[in-house]
Amino acid sequence: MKWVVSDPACKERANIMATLRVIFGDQLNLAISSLRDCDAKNDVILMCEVNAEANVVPHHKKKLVLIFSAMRHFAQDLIQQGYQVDYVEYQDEHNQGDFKKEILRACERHSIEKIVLTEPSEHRVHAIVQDLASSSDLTLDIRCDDRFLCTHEEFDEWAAGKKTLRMENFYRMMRTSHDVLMDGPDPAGGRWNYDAENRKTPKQHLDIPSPYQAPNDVITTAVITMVEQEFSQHFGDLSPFEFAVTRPQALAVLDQFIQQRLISFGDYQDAMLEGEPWLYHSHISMYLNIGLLLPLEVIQAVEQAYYQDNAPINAVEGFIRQVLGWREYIRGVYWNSGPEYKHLNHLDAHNKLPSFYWSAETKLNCLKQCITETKQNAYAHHIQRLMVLGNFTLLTGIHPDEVNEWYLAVYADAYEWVELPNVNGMVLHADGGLLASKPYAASGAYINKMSNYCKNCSYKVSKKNGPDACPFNYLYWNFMIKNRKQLQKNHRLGMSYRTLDKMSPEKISTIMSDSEIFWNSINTQ
Ligand code: FAD
Ligand code: DLZ
Ligand code: SF4
Repeated sequence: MKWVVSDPACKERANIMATLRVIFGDQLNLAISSLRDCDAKNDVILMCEVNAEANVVPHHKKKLVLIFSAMRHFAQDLIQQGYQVDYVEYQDEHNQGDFKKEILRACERHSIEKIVLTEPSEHRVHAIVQDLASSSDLTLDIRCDDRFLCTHEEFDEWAAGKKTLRMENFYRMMRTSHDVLMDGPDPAGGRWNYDAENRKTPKQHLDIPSPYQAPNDVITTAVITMVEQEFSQHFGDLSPFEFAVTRPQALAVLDQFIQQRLISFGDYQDAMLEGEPWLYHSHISMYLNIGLLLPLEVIQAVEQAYYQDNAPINAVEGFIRQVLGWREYIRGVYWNSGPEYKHLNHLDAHNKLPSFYWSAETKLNCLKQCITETKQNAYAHHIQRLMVLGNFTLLTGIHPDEVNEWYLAVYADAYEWVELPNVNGMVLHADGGLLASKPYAASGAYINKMSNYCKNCSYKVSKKNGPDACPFNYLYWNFMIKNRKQLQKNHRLGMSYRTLDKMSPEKISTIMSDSEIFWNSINTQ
C-alpha cells in the first residue's frame, strides 16, 4: 500500500519550512488538538507503526490489529480531508522502530523546524517527547489532550490537600460542572448514585444481543497478515477479528449499545455468565481509548436515551458514572500521582504470576472462563477483571509489576494511564488506599452470587477447607491474616477482622496450610 507523502513541490512554491504534526496511535480523531490550525498545504502529518510500542508488552494480537488498522484508516480519512500524511508502516524497510528516531527521520525528509503534537497519554511516551525537545533544536508545541473532559489542572485542583481521592466526590463535581443528568442543582431522578440497583444476580436464560461485528476490508486484512507474520508469539487469538476500526463503525457500536443493551446495563452490570463474555456492557472502551469516540458524545447520547424514556435511570446513571466518573478520575489519578505510582507496593507482594494467566489451563473454573474469554476476545468486563482475575492476584500476593504487565498486554483497551491505577489502586491496594478505601478482596461466595461459574467447577464453593474446597475461601482469610498489620486499622474491614479473631488457632492453621499447599501446586496444574 502506498501512502501519500507531503507534496515537495507544494512547499517549494511556498518556500517555507513545514510543521510536522505527530499523531500517536491513540489520538485518532479529527478534532484532536494537534490538528487545530493545521495548514493542509504545507504541514505534514506523521503517523508511524513502531516496534518499541508494539513490543512494550506482548500485546494481544487483536489489540495490535485494532490499533494498526484504525491508524491506517484514520490516515486515509486525513488524506480525504486534504491533509498531507506521511505514514510509516511497521514493515517499511526504513522504519527505525521507535518514536524518537521516526520523528527525527521525518524532520529530515520534510525540512521540519517545528513539531506540533497532542500530549502523549502515558508517562513513558511523555518522557520520549521531553527527550526529543531537550536533545534537538526543534521547536515543540505540545498541546493538551482534549480527548478527556477533565484537564490536569482541574483534577490537580480538586485533589489538592486530599489524603485519599474518592471517586464519588469527583463524579458529583463532574456531573455538576458538565451539567450531565442534572435537574437544576440536583441530580436527575433525585439520587446521585444508583449502584445499589446494579447488582442483580444473573439469571441463566437472559436474552443477550450479539455484539457488533465489523467486516474486514482490504486494510484490515493486510494488517491481520502483518500481525500474523510479525507477532505470532504474542498473546491471544487473532481470529475472528470483528472490532470496529473506523469512526462510523465505532459510532455504530455505540448506537447498538444504546438501542439494544443499555436498558439492562444497570441491572446486570456486575453479573458474570459462562459463555456470555459481552453481556449488556457497551464494549466501547477500546474505541474511546484510541479517539474513535469522544467521552462527551457518548455521555450525551446515553443521557438522551433517559430523557426520551428509552432507558431507566439506574442504567443511564450507572453508565454515565463509568465514563464521566471512573474513566476521568482514573486518568486524573494517573497524572496526579506521577511516574512513581507504578512502583508502589504497599502490601509488599512479591509472588510471580501463575503461568495459567497466559494459558488458561487451570481447574478454577472462574479463572479458566475469564482467561479463556480474554484470550479469545481481548476483552473481559469490569467485574471479571476486578473480582475474579484481580481478586486472585491480590489474595495470592502477586507482585504489581507482574500483574500490570499482564493487564496491559491482554486487553484491547489497555493503556498505562487507565490500566495502572485500576491495578495498583483498585485491585492490589498497592497505593495504600489512595484510590480505593479498601482492597476488593472476596471469597468464593461473591463469585458464586454474581456468576454461574461455580456450578461447573471441580472445587466446591460451599467448602471452606480441604483439597476440594474453593481456593478463594481459604485464600481470602490467608490474605487477611498475612496483611493484618497494613489492613486491620481499616474500618471497612473491621467485620472481617472480628470474624477472624473468633476463629480457633486450629482453624487459622488449616487456612494457612491449605493456602500453602494450593500455592505450591499452582504452577503444576
Ligand atoms: P462498560 O462496562 O460498558 O463501561 C462503560 C465505560 O466506562 C467503559 O467503556 C470505560 O471507558 C469506562 N469505565 C468503566 N470502568 C472504568 C474504570 N474502572 N476505569 C476506567 N474506565 C472505566 N479500562 C480500560 O479502558 N482500559 C484498561 O486497561 C482497563 N484495565 C482495567 C484493569 C482492571 C484490573 C480493572 C478492574 C478494570 C480495568 N478497566 C480498564 C476498566 C473496565 O474494566 C473497562 O473499562 C471495561 O471493562 C471496558 O468494557 P466496556 O467498554 O464494555 O465497559
Ligand atoms: C499501543 C500502540 C501500539 C501497540 N503501537 C503503536 C504504534 O506503532 N504507533 C503509535 O503511534 N502508537 C501505537 N500505540 C499507541 C501508543 O502506545 C500510544 O499512543 C502511546 O502510549 C501514548 O502515550
Ligand atoms: Fe471459582 Fe471457587 Fe467458584 Fe470454582 S468454586 S468457580 S474456584 S469461586
